[in-house]
Amino acid sequence: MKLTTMTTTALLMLAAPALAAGSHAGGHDEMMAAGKPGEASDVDRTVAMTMSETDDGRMIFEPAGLEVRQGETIGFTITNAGEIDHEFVVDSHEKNMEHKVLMEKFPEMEHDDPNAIRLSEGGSGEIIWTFAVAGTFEFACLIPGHYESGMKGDIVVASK
Ligand SMILES: [Cu+2]
Repeated sequence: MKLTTMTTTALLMLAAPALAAGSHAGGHDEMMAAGKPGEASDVDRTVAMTMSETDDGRMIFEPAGLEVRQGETIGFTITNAGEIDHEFVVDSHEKNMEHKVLMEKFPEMEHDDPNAIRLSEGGSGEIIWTFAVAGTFEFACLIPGHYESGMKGDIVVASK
């Protein structure tokens, strides 16, 4: 089976059918923990996000965190300024931890999810996200070892 084009939802169902009972793999505009995919015409603010490794062995996102207003649509422009692959995933901390365990089982897993992008050296891409839910969420790189090396940051969504 080819795992590389499966969505995280599909992989989670494959890996843990009991957990998936009663749920369904939805479409790409479905509400997720941290909000939902946005449209280019709805972007309120753009945020340039850079991923890289540091000389002292850490891996980082810049900026290291983000504050948004509930309902705000952010156009993330993501650049991999490092020398190895990185990814940018927006989700709840809990979902990221589930996903991280999965990545440790399937290290070459690539995402076909609207809240995630994987970029190789020098690559760039965009994620448009509407933060419909107030609370504290997280962006992270879930490639094995990267989260522990520093690739995580809080997104604090202030209620309206
Ligand atoms: Cu990374």
